[in-house]
Amino acid sequence: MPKVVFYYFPVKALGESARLLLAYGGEEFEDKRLSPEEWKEFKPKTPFGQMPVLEIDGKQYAQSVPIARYLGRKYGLAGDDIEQDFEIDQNVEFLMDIRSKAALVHYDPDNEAKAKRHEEFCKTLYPSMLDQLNKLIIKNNGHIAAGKLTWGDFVFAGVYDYLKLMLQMPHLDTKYPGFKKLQDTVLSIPKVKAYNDAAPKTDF
Ligand SMILES: N[C@@H](CCC(=O)N[C@@H](CS)C(=O)NCC(=O)O)C(=O)O
Repeated sequence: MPKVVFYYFPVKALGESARLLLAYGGEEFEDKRLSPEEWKEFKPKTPFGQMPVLEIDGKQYAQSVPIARYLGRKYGLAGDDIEQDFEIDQNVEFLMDIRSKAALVHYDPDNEAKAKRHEEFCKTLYPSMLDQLNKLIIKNNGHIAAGKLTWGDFVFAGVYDYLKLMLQMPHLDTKYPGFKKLQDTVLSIPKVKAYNDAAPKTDF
C-alpha cells in the first residue's frame, strides 16, 4: 500500500477537495494539518513554497486543482472523453476565477480599500459571475460539468464554505440552493461522509 500524506493548514479552503477525493478513493492517508511553526519548517521543502501538497511514497504533488484532477482520474471521476475533460477544466477554472476575485478583497490589508472593492464587486462582478455559475450547475443536472459526478464537483464542495466567507455572503445557500445541493451531493457519498463526520470541524 502506498504511503500517502496530505499537507495543508487546519482549514478546508484549497485543501479540502483533495481530502474529499482521497476519502472517495478509499485511500488511507495521513491528514497533516500544519501549525504556523510546522509550516515555516516545511515551506522550503515544498515545490512552490505553498500548500496543499500531496505526497505519495515520497513524491510530491502540488497545486490544488491539478491534484484534484489527478486524483479524479485515478478514481474514475474524469470526463468520458476529451470534450468532457475540457468542460470540467473550463468550469472549474471559472469557479477559481470567482475565488480569485473574492480573495483579492478578502486578503486586502487596507480596510478602506477592501470595503470599497467589495462594494464595487457586489455591484459589477459577483451577481453576473454567480448567476453564470448557477446556470452551469442547473444545465449539468446539479453538477459542475459533464452532467454527472466528476472531480470538479469535489473542487466545488471543498471550496464552497471558503468562497462564501470571502464573498461575505453567508446566505448564498438561500439565493442559490443548487450550490448547497451540489456540496451536499458530494458530502453524502458514504466514504466521503465517513471522512467528513470524523474530520475536525472548521468554518471554512
Ligand atoms: N495555486 C495554488 C495556491 C496555493 C496557496 O495559495 N496556498 C496558500 C494557502 S491557501 C499558502 O500556502 N499560503 C502560505 C504561504 O504562501 O506561505 C493552489 O491552488 O494550490
